[in-house]
Amino acid sequence: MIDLYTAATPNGQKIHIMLEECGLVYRPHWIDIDKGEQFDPAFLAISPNNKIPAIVDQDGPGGRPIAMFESGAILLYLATKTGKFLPAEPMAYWDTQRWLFWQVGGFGPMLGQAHHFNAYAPMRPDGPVVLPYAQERYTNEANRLYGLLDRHLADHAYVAADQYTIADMAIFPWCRLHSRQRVDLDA
Ligand SMILES: N[C@@H](CCC(=O)N[C@@H](CS)C(=O)NCC(=O)O)C(=O)O
Repeated sequence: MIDLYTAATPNGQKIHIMLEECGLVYRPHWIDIDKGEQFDPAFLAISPNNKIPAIVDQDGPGGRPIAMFESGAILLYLATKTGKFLPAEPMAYWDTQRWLFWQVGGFGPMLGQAHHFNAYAPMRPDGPVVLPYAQERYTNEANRLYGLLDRHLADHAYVAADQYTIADMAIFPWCRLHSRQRVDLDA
């Protein structure tokens, strides 16, 4: 049994997709990050960086429980556990790794900032003075990253390794929020 600590965000959805695709039995625990439940000491014991997603696999290495945090690490853990969605052939393996790291190191964090400054920050009553600068910076970077992905997918059916992998699962949920990141897919 796998316990999944999650919320309805792209980082949470990545792990739901992988667990469903692998047919693994899991128990979701919803963490309300708007209410600050990520700072609960019991959750911090599992995810010390106070962020979802996290899992506890009760049947980890050697049959012992293991706690995992960071969505990229969780995807790699589940792929290694099941032997699914991370091809073993070296060229395909490294192609998957580089696109997975592109997502967790760039696409996710930059789109997260674009989303924050375009969708959340304008709602603040105190009106942050740096807002136009931040919006321009992260909207431009979000659009640059989507452009790269678009050109790559023009001649690839999947992001990596010519097959459905954990890299697709990591990238897809972020693209669903394109309008709130101020990315026009038609462009
Ligand atoms: N690098 C982390 C990012 C996770 C992340 O940003 N989680 C957000 C929700 S999408 C969160 O839990 N935020 C709560 C907080 O920062 O207090 C990962 O890929 O797992």
